[in-house]
Amino acid sequence: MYTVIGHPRSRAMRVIWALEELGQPYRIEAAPPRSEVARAHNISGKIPSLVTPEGTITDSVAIVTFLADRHGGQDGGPDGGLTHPPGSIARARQDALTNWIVAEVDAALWTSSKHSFILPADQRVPAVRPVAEQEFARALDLLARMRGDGPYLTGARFTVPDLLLSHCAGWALAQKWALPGGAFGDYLKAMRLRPAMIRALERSSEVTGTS
Ligand SMILES: N[C@@H](CCC(=O)N[C@@H](CS)C(=O)NCC(=O)O)C(=O)O
Repeated sequence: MYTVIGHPRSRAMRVIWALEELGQPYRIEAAPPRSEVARAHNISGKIPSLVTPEGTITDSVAIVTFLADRHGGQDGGPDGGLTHPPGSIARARQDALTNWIVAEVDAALWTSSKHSFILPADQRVPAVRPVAEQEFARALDLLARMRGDGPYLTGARFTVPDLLLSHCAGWALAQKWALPGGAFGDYLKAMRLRPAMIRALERSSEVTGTS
């Protein structure tokens, strides 16, 4: 049994979604960032962390990749494995996309969030936010081209970078940034409707009392 440390309205949702995709049992401890519970699992106070029987893992990307490697791959079903096999060229391309999303998409959102509500008010620079929004739009435009004929970023299989990008798209909508239309917009919308994502939202609302 895994324990997800982190309020679901955060990058913890990536972990909850991955656990649902992979059919793994888990509980959620909805700790806010920088709370005592968050710090007990990660000295930085950041969320999410994942408590496993073998020890605790921090960082949403590391956690989702661990879960995919341990429980996914070819055994994860025709559309459920979250990853190409480690050591394959397909996996190297998948990891390149993951890193690109972290560096370009997540970073733009995080920069904007820091200058909206994370940093102390006297350290925020509001002019940073529209620049971050432009960087986000440019990154999504490039990803649309990287996806090619799809249906997913690495081809036929829904993998870690799709999950991360979809989470980032929801985060962008929450801060009222525009998402692309057309086929790429349809792909982003369809991922939010995956049964595992719906279950992840239901489980999250059970612990937070919100819908
Ligand atoms: N790269 C980390 C980032 C974690 C992170 O910054 N989480 C936010 C919540 S989504 C947080 O805990 N922020 C509090 C802080 O930065 O002090 C990950 O993907 O898990």
